[in-house]
Amino acid sequence: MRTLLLPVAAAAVVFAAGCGGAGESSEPVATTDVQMVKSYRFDPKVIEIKAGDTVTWTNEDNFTHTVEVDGQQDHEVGQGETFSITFDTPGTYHYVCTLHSKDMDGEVIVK
Ligand SMILES: [Cu+2]
Repeated sequence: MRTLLLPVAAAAVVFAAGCGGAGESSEPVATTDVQMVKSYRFDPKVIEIKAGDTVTWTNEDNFTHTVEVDGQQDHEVGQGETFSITFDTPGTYHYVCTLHSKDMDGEVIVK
């Protein structure tokens, strides 16, 4: 009896975790504008663009943040400032704010 119940319980836990995390964070959003909103978030977290598009990050938070695409240079973005990168090559580009890398990261999917 006990061995039969275990898989059911495990499945329930996975299902609950999936529900709890369901927000706007995982689905790619078709936009070239990313806000650094209060507090410590890139919104939307995952965006999808076309090759050649320019992505603009706008810092609307009360703190300085940065944008560092993996393998590229870090760029500081102060309060009220914007920063842009043009993505010419298709691929998936992960980026972080190096000042708050545990909380702030995102992805640009270039089609
Ligand atoms: Cu930051």
